[in-house]
Amino acid sequence: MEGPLERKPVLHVGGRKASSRTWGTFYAVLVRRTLCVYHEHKYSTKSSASASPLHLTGAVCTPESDYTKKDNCFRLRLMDGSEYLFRAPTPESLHQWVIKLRHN
Ligand code: I3P
Repeated sequence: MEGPLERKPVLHVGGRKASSRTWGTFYAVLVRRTLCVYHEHKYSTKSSASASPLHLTGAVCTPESDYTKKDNCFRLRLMDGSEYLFRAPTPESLHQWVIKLRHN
């Protein structure tokens, strides 16, 4: 699965509060147990290289109910203690992302 997602870092590796918690717009590609998050629309050039890929083994993905500033958000907690909020463009894609990320 792939598609545009907004992302906000919440916690860094080890559970430290992320130093920059700004929302950014990305293009995400899920391949098996890895979510690659690209700065540009596609992954066709080296200039669109991903920030470090997110490894999903043991990750917990939940639709977000506490965060009310944006709609269609889900929270992703990784085994390494890092945590992100993601925002999908539609309720349908939110649903699809959560299902896919939970089955990884
Ligand atoms: C953050 C930025 C985010 C905001 C976050 C700020 O500042 O304004 O939009 O999150 O609030 O820290 P910076 O760009 O300097 O990192 P929200 O949009 O969710 O409010 P936070 O500290 O409550 O996470």
